[in-house]
Amino acid sequence: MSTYVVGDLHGQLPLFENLLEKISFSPQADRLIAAGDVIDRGAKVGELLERLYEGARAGWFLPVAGNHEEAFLQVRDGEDLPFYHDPEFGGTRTIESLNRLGHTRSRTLEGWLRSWPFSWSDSRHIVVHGGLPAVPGSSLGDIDLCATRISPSGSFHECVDLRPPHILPSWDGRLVISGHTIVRKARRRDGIVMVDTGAYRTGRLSAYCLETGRFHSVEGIPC
Ligand SMILES: [Mn+2]
Repeated sequence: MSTYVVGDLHGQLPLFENLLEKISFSPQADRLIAAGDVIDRGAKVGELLERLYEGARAGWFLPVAGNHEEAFLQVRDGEDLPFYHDPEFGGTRTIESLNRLGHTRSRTLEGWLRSWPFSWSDSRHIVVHGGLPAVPGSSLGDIDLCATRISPSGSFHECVDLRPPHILPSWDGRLVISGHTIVRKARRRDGIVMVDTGAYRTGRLSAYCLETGRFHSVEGIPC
């Protein structure tokens, strides 16, 4: 059995299918975790969500929420987020894509999005979309986990080291895997694995295998 963590998908269903093929993904034997930002920007958001929803029901797909999922749900709840419809943020793509699926399917997927956790972890790994801020009172359910950006200066790593141990006792010794911050090549740096290679604009989608520590990526044309 292999467990893969894939970087920000942003509606890139064709690249996702290529990646599954490249890693010879077995829905019966393997698992795939998305490190957040599955929606927005791409043309196939609705179709991708349907594919992943079926994967979740079948047990092979595990989601982690990103800041784009958070923003979408806030808009759905009536909050005024002008940036959501900015082309760079790409929220309109999600709204249009879900509308095409019809009311019932759209509501089902929205309800599912509301259930996504901010992190996934086992005894050796923690997967979050953004970072793990050392803010007193923060926990693995903290909304900041999906928006904190890893700075090139390495402040994220300092956060890990400086976290209040009584608040996050299970942090120690675990490998952190995150998306959100685009890197040219998926890599492990300072003990942190960064898997977002900006598929929606670079055409490169990457994943990390927890069991082997290997990176896998595909390249194509973003939709
Ligand atoms: Mn993000």
